[in-house]
Amino acid sequence: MLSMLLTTVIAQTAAPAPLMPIPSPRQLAWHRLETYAFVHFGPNTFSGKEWGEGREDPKSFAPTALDVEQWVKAFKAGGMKMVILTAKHHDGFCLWPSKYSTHTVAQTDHKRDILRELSNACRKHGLKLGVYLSPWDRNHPTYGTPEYNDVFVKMLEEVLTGYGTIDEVWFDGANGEGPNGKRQVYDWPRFIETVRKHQPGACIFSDAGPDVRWVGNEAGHSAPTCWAMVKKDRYVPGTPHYKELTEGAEDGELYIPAEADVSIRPGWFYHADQDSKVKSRDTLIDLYFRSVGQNANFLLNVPPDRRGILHENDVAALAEFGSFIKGLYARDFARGAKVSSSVSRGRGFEASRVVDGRDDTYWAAPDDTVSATLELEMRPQTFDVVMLQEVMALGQRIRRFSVEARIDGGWREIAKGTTVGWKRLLRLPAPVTASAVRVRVEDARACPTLHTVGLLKTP
Ligand code: FUL
Repeated sequence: MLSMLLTTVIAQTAAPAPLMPIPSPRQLAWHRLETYAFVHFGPNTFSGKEWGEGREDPKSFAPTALDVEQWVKAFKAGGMKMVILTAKHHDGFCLWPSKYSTHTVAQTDHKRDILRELSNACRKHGLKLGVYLSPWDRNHPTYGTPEYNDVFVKMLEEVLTGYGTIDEVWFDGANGEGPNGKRQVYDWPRFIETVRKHQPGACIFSDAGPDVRWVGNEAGHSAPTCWAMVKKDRYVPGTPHYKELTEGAEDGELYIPAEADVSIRPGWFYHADQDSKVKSRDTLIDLYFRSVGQNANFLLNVPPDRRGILHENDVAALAEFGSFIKGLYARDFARGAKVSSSVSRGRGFEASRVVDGRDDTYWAAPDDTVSATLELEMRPQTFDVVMLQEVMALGQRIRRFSVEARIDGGWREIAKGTTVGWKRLLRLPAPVTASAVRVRVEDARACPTLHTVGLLKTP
């Protein structure tokens, strides 16, 4: 009897067993980034095209006042944690002096290695660096033959070994015809192996992962239900199942979280006639809540202009967005609240951990318990955003939840939802002033975990 009791106590005070599939360390590091910048820059910037044909004169790539540090400073002000550069877009033009192509910055008059300059500026200002390399190449003479896969691997190696740490490699799924009218059969396993060999910490993005998946739209948002998992054998780059990519799959065998990409302008590349169409601060904020706030990372494209700098309008929008994000997290009104929970797993998993501001300690319900309520008691606080975060290292679990607040002595439901994941942000229609908040986890795939319940106020 005593030994049975003891095993129960021990079992309940051990951490929950991970619920497969779970993220790799590189995916966990990626989750932490949340918001980062995309840079589409190249001959298209000068030709006005979105998809260059690969026959553009390299000398046309002639920025008049190139200043990569200006980009990085603007991104930093925008709260971006990484910059992903189109080192090679579909036109095949390389923004570094590749030895394996004659269509690169080495063939320009200025001969500036844009990837080098960006790498240096990112290190200087503490941002991470990612590279977009399009396998589709409308310039390279070997495209459409097995030899091209060797060329692409060599190019990858140049980029992955010569520019310091690379944190994301972005493989575009587009696969069109090359200069000889042929399409390429891409050697994905080899491309992936090359990244793993030279940059084991880098997350690989494509429609199919293996680390990060496309969100299924280029509008910059996921869905209110968004699982980090997807079904196996459903995806190859270039054949997206849009809705499944947006929502993921609760019973997916693979952990491949979503990244929501969008451009701050209608086009991915700079076009002067779009200077007045830069997304407003409010639109960017809305997309932030619908991506980061719905378990996806937010990849915002801001293309340099023909001077080689970010346009004033884009810089202003970035700064306003960045100061909003800073203000949003400036104060968490849940800090200091007294927290209790309807169930207890025991020592080490106390409810109080969800308001301590840490992401390495957490609350967890006992095994076999899929619903539980956390109650926060506090001095009356005014907030309009509720933040929830699961312990993704143990697998995404929560299926359904609701949030209630004690307002003027009575309880009122203020928010509800389905999935939580890395982060769920719930915007309330108006600020509420409450002296207590209840988070009810109504259903989960296994005992729920949360490392954060936050109460925020939009600035
Ligand atoms: C697409 C490309 O075809 C666009 O030009 C752009 O690079 C976008 C991010 O991905 O597949």
